[in-house]
Amino acid sequence: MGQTAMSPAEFEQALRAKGAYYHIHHPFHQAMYAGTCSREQIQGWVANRFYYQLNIPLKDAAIMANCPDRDTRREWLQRILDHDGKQGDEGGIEAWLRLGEAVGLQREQILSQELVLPGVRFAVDAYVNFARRASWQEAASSSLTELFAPQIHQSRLDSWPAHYPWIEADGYAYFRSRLTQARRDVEHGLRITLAHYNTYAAQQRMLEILQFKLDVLWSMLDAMSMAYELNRAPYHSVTSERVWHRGIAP
Ligand code: AHQ
Repeated sequence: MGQTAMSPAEFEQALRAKGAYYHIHHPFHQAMYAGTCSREQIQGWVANRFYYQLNIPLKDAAIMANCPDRDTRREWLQRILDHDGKQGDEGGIEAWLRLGEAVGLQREQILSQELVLPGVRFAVDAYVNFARRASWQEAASSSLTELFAPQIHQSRLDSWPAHYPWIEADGYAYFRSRLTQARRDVEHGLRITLAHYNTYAAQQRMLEILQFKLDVLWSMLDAMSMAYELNRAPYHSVTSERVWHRGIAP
């Protein structure tokens, strides 16, 4: 006999317990927070995370393309506007480029994706491809790592200005924008999730989906640790050049 489903409150508690594996606990993030990162490590993080930001609207558009429910699409659409911007509000992708300039990178270099490490690209592409082929409810649920996101954005706002005075202050606008946007995203994502998974087996599958997304975030920082802390970027043993691919999307 299958186990009985968790109540919505129990299920939400189980989701929040996954925060133990959130990338706020990753040593690379801990170093950024502690102020021990070099300029190059911060720049590497910003340039690599740009690839994640760039793909969020594609991920969200994939969810909308799979979602036949008009009310859900009307609400989910806001996520695309948050990143792509609209008349009068340049949006999160532009704000991330501003963060890039604030840490001393050139826009063109960020946009070229030449600094995006293969491991970061693979993790992000796995997230986007999951969203394309999963049901819209499962893909929507996978955004719930944002349950833990306000804290991580706040931690940067609390610690970086003191530790990294060389970062221009207007670069922090993106983190500030996510404090409210992430909370609004979570309210919608949680509503969808708590309503959709109503058997024990389905709830266990959703916890696995959330762990997949936590793995995406953790693996991105693992790739950056190899390259920027251990000086073992891909092919470091055969060349000091950046020879890895820059994206083969048709
Ligand atoms: O800046 C982030 C963002 O726009 C999003 C969208 C959301 C999703 O749809 O999966 N997740 C997410 C996240 C953002 N920033 C990350 C960070 O550490 O700065 C956290 C990340 C997340 O928790 O999934």
